[in-house]
Amino acid sequence: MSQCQHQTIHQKDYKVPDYLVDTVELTFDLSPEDTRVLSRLAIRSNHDRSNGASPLVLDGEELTLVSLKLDGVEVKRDAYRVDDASLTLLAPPESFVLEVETRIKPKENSALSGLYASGPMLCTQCEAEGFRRITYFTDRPDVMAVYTVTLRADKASCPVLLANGNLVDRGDLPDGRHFAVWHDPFKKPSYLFAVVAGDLVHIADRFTTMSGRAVQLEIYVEERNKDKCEHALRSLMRAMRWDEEKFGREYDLDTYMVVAVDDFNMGAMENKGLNVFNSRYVLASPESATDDDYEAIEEVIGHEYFHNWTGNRITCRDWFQLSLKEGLTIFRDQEFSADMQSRPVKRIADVKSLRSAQFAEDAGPLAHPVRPESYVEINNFYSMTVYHKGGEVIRMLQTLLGREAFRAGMDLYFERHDGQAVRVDEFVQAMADAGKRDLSQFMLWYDQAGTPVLTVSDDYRPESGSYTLTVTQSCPSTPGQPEKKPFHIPLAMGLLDRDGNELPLQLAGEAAAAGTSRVLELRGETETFTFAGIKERPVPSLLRNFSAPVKLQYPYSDEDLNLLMTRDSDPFVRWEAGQVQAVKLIMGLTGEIQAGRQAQVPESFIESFRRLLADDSQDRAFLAETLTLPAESYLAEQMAVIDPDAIHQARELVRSTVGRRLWSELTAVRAACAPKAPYRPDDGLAGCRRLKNLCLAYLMAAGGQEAIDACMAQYRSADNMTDSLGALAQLTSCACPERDEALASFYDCWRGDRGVIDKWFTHQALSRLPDTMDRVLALLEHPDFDLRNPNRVRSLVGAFSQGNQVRFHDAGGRGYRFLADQILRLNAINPQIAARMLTPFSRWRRYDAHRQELMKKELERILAEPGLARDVYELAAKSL
Ligand code: B3K
Ligand code: ZN
Repeated sequence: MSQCQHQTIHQKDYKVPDYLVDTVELTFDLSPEDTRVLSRLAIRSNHDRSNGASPLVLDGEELTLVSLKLDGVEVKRDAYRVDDASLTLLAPPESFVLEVETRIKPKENSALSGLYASGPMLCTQCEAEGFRRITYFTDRPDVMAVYTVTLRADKASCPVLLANGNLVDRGDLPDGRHFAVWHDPFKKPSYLFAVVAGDLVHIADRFTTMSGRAVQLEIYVEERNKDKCEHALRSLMRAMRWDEEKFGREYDLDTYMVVAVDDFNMGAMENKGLNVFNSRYVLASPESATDDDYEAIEEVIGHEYFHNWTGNRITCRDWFQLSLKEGLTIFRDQEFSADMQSRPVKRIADVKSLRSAQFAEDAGPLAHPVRPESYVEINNFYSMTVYHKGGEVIRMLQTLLGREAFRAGMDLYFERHDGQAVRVDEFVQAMADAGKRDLSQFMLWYDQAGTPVLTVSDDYRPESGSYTLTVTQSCPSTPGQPEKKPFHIPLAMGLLDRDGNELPLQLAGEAAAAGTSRVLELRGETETFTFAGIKERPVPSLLRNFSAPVKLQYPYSDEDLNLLMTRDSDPFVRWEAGQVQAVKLIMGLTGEIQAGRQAQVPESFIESFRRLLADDSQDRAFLAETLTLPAESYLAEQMAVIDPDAIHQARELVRSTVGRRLWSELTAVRAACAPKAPYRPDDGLAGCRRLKNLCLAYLMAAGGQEAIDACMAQYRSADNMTDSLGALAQLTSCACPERDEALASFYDCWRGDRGVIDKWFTHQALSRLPDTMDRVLALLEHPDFDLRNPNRVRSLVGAFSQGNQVRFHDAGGRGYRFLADQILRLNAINPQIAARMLTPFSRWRRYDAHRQELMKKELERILAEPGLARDVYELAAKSL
């Protein structure tokens, strides 16, 4: 297909469907080589037919049409057309039953969209547009139907047959085959359809909902993984209870099934009653999963469960509204995790990932609004912006309305729109009505791309005791949006006196102070807020809890930052004050290094680390966050022209100086955090382990055999993956014989466990050693490397190009050539994964002329490839 045939779809062109489908009856004769699909659709017209019938266009890709009947009669060849993307009935009647028989080849489906084979099973992925790879259909989310599905397969190789809804019949068939019939009483869009068939086992439990209904919960896996599902099952039960308690939402079917699949394009999929999961978000055991893995499983299990109300019961009218379900559900899963773990630490982690990945997206050629205006391939818009900035937009609504009104808005949204496919506008309207607020300006968060910058200045008048904050907002141009209107921004803040006391906040004109923390609302380009009764010049504590996804500029002195860091009541501000200092320091050192001058870490910085390490009153996980230096990717964002080598050297200089100068303090904290009992993932000591491993990282940065010995000792004695990986991760960046020894023993111990071997690939790809590129090239040839498995691709190609800034951006350009080569190979196998790998190239303009030239050349090479998939074409073309 020539590339100019890749069409752009625009939001403004939305039209209601000409035909609706009320019921779908599907019969599958399953086999990996050749599956037959019979579809029986009850269709009715949804348009004005006074000028005749509109054609009915059904989407379909990679299908072989076998037969087509309308109301039981074979459709004549001149009454329909078929091409490689659709089947068109030229003039169908007002209402009718259409029967379509097609054949598909699951085993040849390496794109992992539609029906495909993964290990011993067949499974589906339909979001966004995979259903059309199973059968002909109006494959758009505003066509919602009731589905009945019959599955037939060989009983010995395929004992388990699952689909959405409730099992209504099952039995044996001749020739060793069997069948199962599933009925889903809830109307749903085709993207929520799912089928799984294979040789699986399951673990189960029962959940009693708040109204007393019993729900059967089942987690399906391959036999060898049966003892790794407990945590997922418990997480599911916690999520179900949490949604009842926090949002009053109850589960609605009799069964809830989760299936773990090894080959999966993303994290998981919320299909009604039958979630399909990437096995990395289901399987966990203490020996093989880290604390982070446990947390991630709980979060993703929660996320997919919460979709049942925010996504499934109320779905999107069209794909431009994707954030209606994704932003909202991200917000819900973040709140769930915050309630299950430490709220401040969770918030910090979310802000970190938003700022390094979403802010970068917003600042580059692929910037798009939370609700995009157009797309070529919708799968490219399952982005940090739609998901995570979308989540922040929901959080801002909660901040503006207050928790109570926000909850009332959620209730109103469910009440008004249950069973419908709606737009973001309907959601925001429910919030506006419940909160009695005008949110029309707030809608700009959905339609304007780019990260706003808040520039704050202040003025203190001792004679009148008044303190004025002046806040100016601006937003850089983004593709297609040169000018921006001001946003409606909640700015949470407080004021501290020089002793760190929080001051009562009384705005001029107000009768009394309203607490010591409040939300200022910014609407105009410049806003001023004057506080009365302030006895000395205060230090402003701004953007508490990161109340808006913006960049904040205020000329804090080191003294101000120290005060905020030690005294502010808001944990996010305390953490951020430390980060701002660290950014300042590392950027300063970067400049020195670039200028060829001797760079040195100031004593004051070492002293503040020393104080932090001595303070055992703090939560360990929070302390670990405070002691973690900003990531190289975040530091890069702060530079006009990114210099990956100088950033890396500067950051390493700080790390090694801290390691050397605070050796005994780090050793002591590490010892204090040493395990006192055998590991349990829920022992409440994950924060301790994180801090301990961070200390080890600093010791290793200092260098020397003693640190290596400590690492090896921890590696050998660890009874859990967090600690063994904590040691291995450090050894992989150390040019010592112990490195190869540990890597070899780790491989020998874990060969055969896909999830752990992924980690083995990842940590080698993340190594800071100069020979990493060669090692990565060698790993490409490793018998366990497989370009058809998305997790493996992410673990090697993704980790190296997106997580190893200094080695990937090597000025020789080998990293770039390597990535382009892999993208071109992936293009032919799995376009969605190929497109995901393009991200680093989209940032090429941020580098020096030499690197720009090299990256551009690779992008051009990719674009010149004949047969480039839509996914890859769109991102490569927009990046250039
Ligand atoms: N809704 C799915 C994502 C589907 C991605 C399609 N390319 C998982 C989730 O967000 O819950
Ligand atoms: Zn989601």
